[in-house]
Amino acid sequence: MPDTAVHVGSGKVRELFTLDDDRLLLVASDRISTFDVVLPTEIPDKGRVLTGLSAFWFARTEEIVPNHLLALRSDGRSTECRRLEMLPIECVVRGYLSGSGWKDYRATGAVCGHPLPDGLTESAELPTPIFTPSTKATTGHDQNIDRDQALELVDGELYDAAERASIALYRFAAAAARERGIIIADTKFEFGTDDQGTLVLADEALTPDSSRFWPADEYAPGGPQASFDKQFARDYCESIGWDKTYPGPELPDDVVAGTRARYVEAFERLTGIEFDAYCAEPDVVLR
Ligand code: PZK
Repeated sequence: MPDTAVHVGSGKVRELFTLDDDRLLLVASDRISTFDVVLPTEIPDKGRVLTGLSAFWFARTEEIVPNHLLALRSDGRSTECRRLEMLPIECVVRGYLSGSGWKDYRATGAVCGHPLPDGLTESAELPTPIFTPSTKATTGHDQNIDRDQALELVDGELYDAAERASIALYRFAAAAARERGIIIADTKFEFGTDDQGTLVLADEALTPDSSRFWPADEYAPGGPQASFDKQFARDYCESIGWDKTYPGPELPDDVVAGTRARYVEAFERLTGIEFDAYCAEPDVVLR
């Protein structure tokens, strides 16, 4: 079988290749970014953790919305997927008030056109999860938009379908994660359409790179929360007085080991599958 992958794009920590007219290969590297800068030190197996987690969620949410996953490769970090027409918006769902949602709320009392109750504190749980789409910035930060702005970019029926699917996916995953001690504070989905015009979930989903994962036992609203996966790396970067501009610092071995352990712990808690079993046979997450 011919299998020449042509590189078609790079994300900060991932690569995208074309396999043929209908299929792409998404490869997750072990690179890590913090404070929006990719660090020079890799976290061994991070790409496998993210790929396995994403595939785990894809397998468990296909009844909510179809997804692009065709096959997991034996390296555990590469996903063969259906090539879609991508929607030009990021579909963000927030269950807690953090990041740009907290900033917007403090400035305006609303987030992406959702008016919120007065008196919420940073990291507070919202009364109900909200859909807060953003534009895909080519450089710099994505910009939050309201429904009317989104409707200039996406057909109304498709937008409504993406909103409904996003909220349902978040509710399903957040409830499952919460039972395993992880709060999914917010998450970003990317959707496309197939040649029938059907909405299809794409990219990676419900991973620590596309979501804010917080350890539930440390949750304390009223300020920022520790990140389940990146906190060691962030704390180290802060401790050495790095100014958060390129280039980032090399991470020492103990910070690398601690960060890797947190990624593996997130994988094992959320999937209930040993990470070594995943590495031996990635398809275990699909069953
Ligand atoms: C697609 N990206 C973002 C991800 C990168 C860039 N199923 C799909 N069909 C068509 N296009 C895409 C997908 C997916 N997923 C995703 N850009 C296009 C991206 C990873 C690395 F360089």
